[in-house]
Amino acid sequence: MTTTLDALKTWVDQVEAHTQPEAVHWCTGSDEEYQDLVELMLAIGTLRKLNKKTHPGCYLHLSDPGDVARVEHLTFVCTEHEDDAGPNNLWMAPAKAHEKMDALFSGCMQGRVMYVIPYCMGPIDSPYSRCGVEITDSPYVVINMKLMTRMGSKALARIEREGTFVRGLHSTGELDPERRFIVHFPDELSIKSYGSGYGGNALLGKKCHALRIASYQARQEGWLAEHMLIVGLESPEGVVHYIACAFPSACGKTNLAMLIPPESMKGWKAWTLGDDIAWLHFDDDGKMRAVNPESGYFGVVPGTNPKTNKNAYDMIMHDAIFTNVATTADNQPWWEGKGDGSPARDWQGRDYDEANGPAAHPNSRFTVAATNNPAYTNLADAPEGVPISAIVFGGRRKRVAPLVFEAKSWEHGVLVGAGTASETTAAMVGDVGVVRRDPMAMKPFCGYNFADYWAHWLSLPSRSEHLPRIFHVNWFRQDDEGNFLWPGFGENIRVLEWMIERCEGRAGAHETPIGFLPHAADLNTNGLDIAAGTLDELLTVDTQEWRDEMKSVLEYLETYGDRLPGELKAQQKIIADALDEALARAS
Ligand code: GTP
Ligand code: SPV
Ligand code: MN
Repeated sequence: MTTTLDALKTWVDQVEAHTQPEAVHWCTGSDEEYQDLVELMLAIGTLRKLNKKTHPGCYLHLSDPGDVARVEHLTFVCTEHEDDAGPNNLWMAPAKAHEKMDALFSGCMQGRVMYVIPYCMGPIDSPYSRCGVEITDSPYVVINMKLMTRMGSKALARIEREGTFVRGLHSTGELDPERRFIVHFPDELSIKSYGSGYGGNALLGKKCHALRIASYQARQEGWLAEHMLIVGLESPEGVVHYIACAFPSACGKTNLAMLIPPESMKGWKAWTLGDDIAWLHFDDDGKMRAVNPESGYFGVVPGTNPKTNKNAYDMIMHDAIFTNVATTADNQPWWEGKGDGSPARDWQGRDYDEANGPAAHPNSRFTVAATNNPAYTNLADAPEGVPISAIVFGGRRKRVAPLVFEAKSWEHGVLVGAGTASETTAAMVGDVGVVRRDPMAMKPFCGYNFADYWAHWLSLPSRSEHLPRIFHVNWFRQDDEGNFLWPGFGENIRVLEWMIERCEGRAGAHETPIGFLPHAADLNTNGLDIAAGTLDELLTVDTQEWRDEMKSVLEYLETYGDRLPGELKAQQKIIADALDEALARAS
């Protein structure tokens, strides 16, 4: 196979000449191709079959122990001017970056097969979708891309029709962290990634294309590419509201996207559109509409059990790839928080020994096609996407941030998103549990200067008269003993129900300096086992604590210098002044 598109053919030929693979394979995306690659990986030992009876079609991949997460310190955005990448990104001059990467890629595929993967991010027939081609020497990448994206012949046909595509070049290289770089050239619509086989570093359609490159394009074209789940909530009356939520990595997107309403909320249903990325466009009426560029999930395994996320637990019982989990004596996958069984071998294939730490890596992942999810919406392939009623920002905060609040305006909502902070997780290499600003959950993924990104968000009222309402949530508040105050998971729907009622103009709330909060009585707590005092605590804002928070937000925003939109500082001042007044009144 090859292509009728000269630009693609020329690029593939150039890469072949440069990397010198043994053979070139154009991926069709067929099930047979997937199975052939699985057999190949089983034969060379990079994939192992899991228990066929309990987990049919499931495989385990144990990665290099030094290659288990995204590497933000090795990820670069290469714009002509450093300022365009912003303080939020590492920058390298494009010419220098090409030189560095080309040296790494030179001859790197000798003895390997080079796979050419045409893919389409978004419904294959949607005007909102964008295509790319990933060239890789990793069969693991190919089978993951098959589950995660619309890849193969149909995507190639669209690329040949349109003539444009994002170029992603990837090699696992030697998996040497000293020779590992993930580099983006937004002006050229191209990506070069070397030295890692891990998800976000290697499945280039995901974070590299659908967020870093797409966010850059989205600003030029007037839309948004966001690190957001998309979930549809159907009320007992049959009305569906779609909500898009931006939470940082490993902070609850997959879980909320697949939530199962508790028994006591009879008649409510939840439909998943996406669990990680949303592309938000405006239709002719100015309504914000979302498509999910992906068609599969690359989700955090630990903590997944029938109580926290039954849909996910069920969908990974068959036809799933597990990366870096442990196994039981009878070869079932095992992880911390699974709720049954016990580990015999750990994520490095060793006999399990408590002394070596967790049996499954904290960032172990599952890959499955979205069609495995019992709650997958039948609108996933709708070219026009779904209308968005509310946008939600959130983070993982032991203290400070209340369970939920609503922004007072779009502009205030942009400040809320820009000021969001969260404790770091195992999804990236580095310390875990350190609070950092993660604006709109896009700190690792925005392909350009955050100051320009906020200006883009602030410009949206000129495109639409009915933008969604903006909220902020925190499922992770803890007591002094380190217990979560809020039960979370399926119970989170109670907070979403309040949001929906706010959108419909029905729910009560009281105005505070930081935004609108529900009274405990405004939340549906029917059948919820929570002490009244706990709920009050969750809905309390400590004025002094939040005043300190706003000071720290201002300090953060000021690191963006002259490029920072004045409106954001004005919004910060409104909140800070209101808090000062409240403090003065109290003293
Ligand atoms: P990425 O795939 O890295 O973008 O992560 P994500 O945002 O999809 O996070 P995910 O839903 O996989 O959750 C990460 C971890 O948070 C898991 O261990 C979950 O069990 C836990 N978690 C998710 N939702 C909740 C919640 O409502 N409450 C509590 N306490 N934990 C949660
Ligand atoms: C994340 O880290 O936000 C993920 C996993 O969703 S990765 O694909 O590695 O980006
Ligand atoms: Mn993510």
